[in-house]
Amino acid sequence: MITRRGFLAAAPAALSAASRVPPPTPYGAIPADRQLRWHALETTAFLHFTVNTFTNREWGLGDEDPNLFNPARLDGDAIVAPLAAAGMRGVILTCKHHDGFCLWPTSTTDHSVRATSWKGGKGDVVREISEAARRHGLLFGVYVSPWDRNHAAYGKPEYLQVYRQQLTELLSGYGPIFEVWHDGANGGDGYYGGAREKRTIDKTSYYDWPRTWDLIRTLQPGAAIFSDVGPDVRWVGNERGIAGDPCWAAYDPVGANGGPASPGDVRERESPAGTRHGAKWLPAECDVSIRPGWFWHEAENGRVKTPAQLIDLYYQSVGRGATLLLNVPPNRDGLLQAEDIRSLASFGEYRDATFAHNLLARAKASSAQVRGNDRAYGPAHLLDGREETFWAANDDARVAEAVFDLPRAATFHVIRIREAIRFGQRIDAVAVDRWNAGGWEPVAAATSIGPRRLIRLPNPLTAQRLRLRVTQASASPVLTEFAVFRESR
Ligand code: FUL
Repeated sequence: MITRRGFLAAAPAALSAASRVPPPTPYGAIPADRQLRWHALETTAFLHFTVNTFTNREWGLGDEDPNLFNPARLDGDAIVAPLAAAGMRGVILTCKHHDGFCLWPTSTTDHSVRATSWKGGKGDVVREISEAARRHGLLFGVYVSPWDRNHAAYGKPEYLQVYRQQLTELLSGYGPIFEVWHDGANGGDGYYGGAREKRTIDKTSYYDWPRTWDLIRTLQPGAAIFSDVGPDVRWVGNERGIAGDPCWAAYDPVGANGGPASPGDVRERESPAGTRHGAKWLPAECDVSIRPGWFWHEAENGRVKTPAQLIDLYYQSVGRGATLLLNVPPNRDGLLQAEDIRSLASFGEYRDATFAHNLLARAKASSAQVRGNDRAYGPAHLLDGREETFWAANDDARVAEAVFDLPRAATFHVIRIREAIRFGQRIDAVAVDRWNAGGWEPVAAATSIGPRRLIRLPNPLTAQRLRLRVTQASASPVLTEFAVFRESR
């Protein structure tokens, strides 16, 4: 028999179902379920690894001898474990970069691991990394370069069958895929099966992207598709790992010359901020390398980003509602470099220590603006650590405030605010105040919130009473979290 208490604990959705007042109507563009799952990842890792690792290049020409690829000590667990410890929730591998070398034994070309003496031609890097990812609780994703400087058919219609077959192999042979990554670099000089020439393609039409995306949807309906223009996740417009401020989750991309946008052809200056009232939910992903290059180069072992730099990037990407895709390239042994592992470890320790406890969790929350005066929409839900509950105001509200009283003063450096994005991105601006010497004192302000906004204060702040104010909104505010944290420094 289920007691009432046990029932409520086991079925959180019952709380809102029990409410007399219907939930708010979603505003504007809203995320699909696969995008909601993707948002929750916050940080994921990129692995750039191929013949370039052995030739010391960033872009291979496509004429490389496959035998150059010989990661004698390759160990998926040793690669994935430090990523997991740093808080990465997924890992995307360059299964094929522009040089065309395939890290799995594909049927589409001889230019693959099968043609190497590594593991006697029986190795499969995609298998090793995807399986290790699952063992360590990370999701697995694939980068498959559309531009292929090795393939004889590149630039001709036949090549599209090759590209789609490669995707088919990767999306049907390696378990669930959380993200499919299409970069925008397209066409130019290459080996092209020995032709050694320049091949230019029409970026807007050659790839017939809608058909490829349909194929991905059929094979992996849960995967988020990334490119300059989505359809699920957009490139943030730079490779420095920095989102715009504001960074709106909606985006209606326009081509570089004002025409329709496509991967490799987008007005990238508009990508960091997105489109405030855009028709498509197309959130930003910030890809950046832990080193100057995307691939491992011995000469860059001393130029690995420091923990402090990684922490700054976290606030400038995840903190603005984007996700961070941090590249940590394996070296020639097939392992992560010790310098990279050290930086990752401190970054992970900082995150674990800083975000372990919302110091407001035991505060008393109050607000005069509660939807239909129904406790199911009360401000206490901002503090309960649950995503499915939220504070909502009445439909006509465009500003709103909630006050938080703590039993004792707390000292913190970071504020985290989240909208309940399944109702759309409704808020245009917020402010936070603390009660000080008998009056409210403004301490922070921000524009876009969306899935998450982190405000890192220049100095620690002590307060017993705080106020969150929505100062501007396009629809009645619906927020799921207000939290403050003490930074571990
Ligand atoms: C770009 C590529 O040209 C770079 O080599 C790298 O893979 C980066 C993530 O995407 O389009």
